[in-house]
Amino acid sequence: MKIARCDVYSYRLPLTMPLPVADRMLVRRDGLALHLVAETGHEGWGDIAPLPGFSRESLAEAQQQALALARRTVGRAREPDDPRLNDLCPSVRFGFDSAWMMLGADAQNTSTFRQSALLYGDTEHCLELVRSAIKKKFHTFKLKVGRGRMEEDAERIRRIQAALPGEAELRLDANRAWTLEQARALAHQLPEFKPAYIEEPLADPAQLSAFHEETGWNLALDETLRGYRPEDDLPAIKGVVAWVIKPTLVGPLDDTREWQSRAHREGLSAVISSSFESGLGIRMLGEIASRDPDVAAGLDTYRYLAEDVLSARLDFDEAFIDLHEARNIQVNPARLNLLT
Ligand code: OSB
Ligand code: MG
Repeated sequence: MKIARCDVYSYRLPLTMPLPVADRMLVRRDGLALHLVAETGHEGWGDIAPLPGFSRESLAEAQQQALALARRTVGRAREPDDPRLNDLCPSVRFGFDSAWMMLGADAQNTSTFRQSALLYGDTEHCLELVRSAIKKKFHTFKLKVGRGRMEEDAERIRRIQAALPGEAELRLDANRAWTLEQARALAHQLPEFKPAYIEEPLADPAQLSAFHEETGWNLALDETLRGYRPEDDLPAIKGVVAWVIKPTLVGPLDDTREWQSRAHREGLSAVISSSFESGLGIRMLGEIASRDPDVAAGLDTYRYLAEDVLSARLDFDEAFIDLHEARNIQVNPARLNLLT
């Protein structure tokens, strides 16, 4: 992460009363604040506050060091082994490391993400969901297919596609419902249509490449990923543009992070997706999705929970979500039974 700005500020804060500190009276607090801003806009602050009578360095020395350090920080990424860092006086080093630590936390977890609207149920219900989701600025939609007759699926896709604004993306998810012949027949019934991707159209994933080559439809892997760890070799499948990552099924958060990083390295979208978790789990999935704020996550199973363990419902009904408010919602003890 390259640093675009590094500024040093001074501050002077009054105390509630004069305090004896070491061999003198402290009558106010003078210090410095270091502000790092990365090219990405992520930022971090550090406090540089040598304490007179305790710190070896004076504020003036700290200020001189901090300004020199700030000048050589701009335009660079952090060089962890830079030996000059060891020459810094403690208060400056503390402030500098603090700002980098905050910057790292800021860059890893942003506070916003976007999501797709999940279209479950019969066509009329789906069309109603589409209309209300468009008003809430949804741009990505995910339609479950493969449960009824093929002709019905084709008709639903046509009608939903027709109800969507031109720039909207329609994802499909068939949960491995079809043979290659059936999936191919569906695609042929929709010659004008291409989904953003279809998750797992085939009962036999070994035929996914053939399906992609015959139809040109982009693919996403969901069930197919389940047997693998993020460092494993995966079967080579043509036309895959996304991985559907379900942290509840993955387990370790580090593994989920590794799947996300690997997807980025391979040029794929990592789509964080829910499995009907309670608000506790959905909120966490939002945090995970916020690492990748431009990929619409699939957390809309929450809509189908009539009650929650949180004391207020998460306000996750819009396409763009800011997590700040959600972070403050407490669990509702009345909804939980303590097990003994
Ligand atoms: O196949 O993606 C799935 C929910 C529970 C179990 C499996 C699936 C789902 C979803 C989640 O479709 C919603 C989404 O991804 O948008
Ligand atoms: Mg799926």
